[in-house]
Parts: sequence; structure tokens; C-alpha cells
Amino acid sequence: NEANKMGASIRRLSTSEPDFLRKLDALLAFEAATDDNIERSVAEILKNVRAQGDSAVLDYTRRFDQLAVADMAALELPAAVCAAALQALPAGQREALEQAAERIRRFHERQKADSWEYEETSPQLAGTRLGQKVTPLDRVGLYVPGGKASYPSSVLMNALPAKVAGVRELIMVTPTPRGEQNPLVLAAAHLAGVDRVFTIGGAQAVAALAYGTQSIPQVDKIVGPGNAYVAAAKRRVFGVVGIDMVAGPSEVLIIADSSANPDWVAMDLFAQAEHDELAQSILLCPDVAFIERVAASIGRQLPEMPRRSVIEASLAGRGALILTRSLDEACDIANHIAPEHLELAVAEPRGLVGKIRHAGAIFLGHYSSESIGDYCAGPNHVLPTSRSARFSSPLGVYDFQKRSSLIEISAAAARSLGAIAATLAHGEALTAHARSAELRTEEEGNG
Ligand code: HSO
Ligand code: ZN
Repeated sequence: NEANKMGASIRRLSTSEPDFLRKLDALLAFEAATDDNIERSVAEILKNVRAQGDSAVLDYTRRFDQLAVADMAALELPAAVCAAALQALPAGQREALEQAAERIRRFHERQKADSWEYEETSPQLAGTRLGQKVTPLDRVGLYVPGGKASYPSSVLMNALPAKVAGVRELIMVTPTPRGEQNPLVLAAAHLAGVDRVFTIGGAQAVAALAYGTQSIPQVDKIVGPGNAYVAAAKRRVFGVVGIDMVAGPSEVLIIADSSANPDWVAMDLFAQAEHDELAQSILLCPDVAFIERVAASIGRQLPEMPRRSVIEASLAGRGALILTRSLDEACDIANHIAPEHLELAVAEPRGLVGKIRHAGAIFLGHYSSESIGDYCAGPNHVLPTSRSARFSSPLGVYDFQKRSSLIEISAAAARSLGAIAATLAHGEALTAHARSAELRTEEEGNG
């Protein structure tokens, strides 16, 4: 039973090294390379789809996906195909997908925001009401990648918050190179209530959703992960439509004490690392003996992993086992890293949560694995990456709702508030503004 050398060789760091922070930052940095060739070809694709609509999309689909059809109708999947995909799944798969969908829906129901209004109470403002009206987006586009990173769980995580928010029409696009469909993805789309599905992908699909074509309706926001072309296209259409964040490689940070199980910790590091070579798995622990037990477990368990070459590349390139002076210090470092996923594999996780300020999702205690969160705990698995948890949040219902302000001023309030407005308007030398407010302070009635 050979042990993998990764156990011995995975990077060890200690917070007491003099240049620790510099080393840590070097480890966190990654090439968010914006490739000039990709940018150029994406700009061209956007321009052509915008100008020519369906015919350009059909052209690119023929070229890039080796899928030649006569018209766009042939690239829309009838709802019955997705329904059939769900029916055809092995019962176990289908039940698991249904249970996950139900749990995710239930969690997200709690995120729905309500409209609110309040009335001014002081006598001279009586009758004045102010508020906020919450409205779901009309139409949302969901990009689902083809190939190896095409996850049904991600279809649920992106689609369900939109449906819970009350989005009227949810349109999914997903490439099917040479016509090869992913039945699990179609089944998940059906379960989540996706309204229409087009088998198109790449920058051309993003362009079609952003600008609309003869057959594809223009959406108001585009969400979902994609390759470098898709990411570049989303960045470029931002402003014409809303977009979600453009995600970087996935990350996990585990804070463990000696009450943790080294095999569980090692496997949780693998679970992140197996996503992709650039994924990042880091352990923070104040106990050097425990760190070595995790390292030994890595060496022992890695040979059994079908994706060991991806795991190895990820751990060797961006992984680390970091010795801290204390759990408190581990929390400080966690806040600096602002990880996408943070596991608190410690005896008293509640004692640490209060110290954590920046993390996409916090998993408390030994039984709370990221993997359960990835699929079926309920909270979203689309989370801020690359330290963006400092300023952003998990994907949620709020990403599919927007707010309008409500302003209703009574005649009485128009006098007192009008005087304030007029004074400020004169200060800005905006005379029409001032008059507009003043007219209403003078008027006895509105004509
Ligand atoms: N860990 C990924 C989500 C995922 N894992 C999908 C498995 N399938 C990003 O949070
Ligand atoms: Zn995952």
C-alpha cells in the first residue's frame, strides 16, 4: 500500500516565520490573466451576434460545437425533453436531486425580501409615506457550461433562487458539442423550473441573451459559471444586462484543532483540490503534531483518488498546511484570506464564529463538510472567491430582486420639505429645481 509523496512534500508554513505574510499573499495570488486573444475574439463574437442575431449564433454553434442545424428552433429543447430526462434517471439519482432541490428551495425562501412603507408621524409631515417596493427581475439567463465542469448541483443553486425570487422567465443556455446532452443537467433544469433551454454556449450564447436575437429573448441578468470566453463575454455585456460575479478558482480554508479527524480533514482538502488544478486548499492549525497527522493521511489516501493527478497539482501548486500560534490567530488569518469556504473543524466552533468576519460560507464543527454544503445542506454553493468575501455574499434570492423607492409627499409636507429642497437647490445653482419645490410651497391646492 504505497503512500503518495504529496504527504511529505505538501507546503508547510508557520505564522512565526518572519516573512509569513508575504509568503501567504504569494500563495493566494493567482493569474487572473486577461488574454488578449480571448478578448479580441469575444469582442468580435459579441459584435456579430448583436448585428446578425440567430444566423451568427447558428454559425458559431456549427463552428465551435460541431452542431449544424437549419434554424434556432432546432437548438431549443422542448420542455418534454427535460421532463423525460428526470423520469429516466435511476431512482436514487432522481430522489437525491429532488431532496437537494427541496432543501435549497426551503433555505432560499427565507431570503425573500418584502416591500415596506412607513408614514411620517410629525404633524407637519402627516400623510407623507415613504417606502421600498421589491420586484423580481423579469427575465434571467442561466449559463451552464458543457464538458467536465457541468454540474447539475450548480443548475439547482443558480436556478432555484431566481425562481424563489419570482423571476418570470428563466432561460438556460448550455453547449452540447456534437449534440451530446447531459441528462443530469437537463433533469436538474426541469426540477428547478427553468422555463426554456437552448443548446448553445460560449460567448455567442452570452451575446444572444444580452442583446436578444430573433428567437432568443433578451434577458435582464446573466448568471452562471463558464470558461474564459464566457467570463470575458459576461464582463463585456455588463451594463447592458446585470451579471453575477465572475468566479475565480474554488477555495477551502480549514481551521482545525487536535479534536479533528486527520482523515476527514485530508479528504476535505482533496474535495476542494479535485475541482481543478488551480483550486486552493489550506489548513490552519495550532498543533504541529496534528498537521503531521493530516500530512500522513494525505499520503495514505491520495493513491485511492481517481482524480489524484488534479488533486496533486492543486495541492502542490496552491495548497498549504499552516502552523499558527493559536486558534485566535488562525481566525485573524482567515479574515485576511476571506475564503470562499471556511470549515471550523474544532471542538468549540461557536467560540470562533464571532471572530470570523470574512468568509463566503462557514461550516461549524466536525460533521459540517463542505461537500454536504455543495449539494444539499440548503445554502447556496455559489460563493465569493478570490478574497471577494470581504465585500460580497453568496448568490441568493436578493440577486434576482430589485428595489424601487416609493415617495408620497402630502401637501403639508411639501411646504416644510420644499423649503429645505429649495435652499439646497439654490446652493447648487439649479433654479428649476428650486422653483419646482417652491411652487408647491406657495400653492394652496394643485390648481
Ligand atoms: N465546490 C463548488 C461547488 C460544487 N462542488 C459543485 C461540487 N459540485 C464551488 O462552491
Ligand atoms: Zn465542490
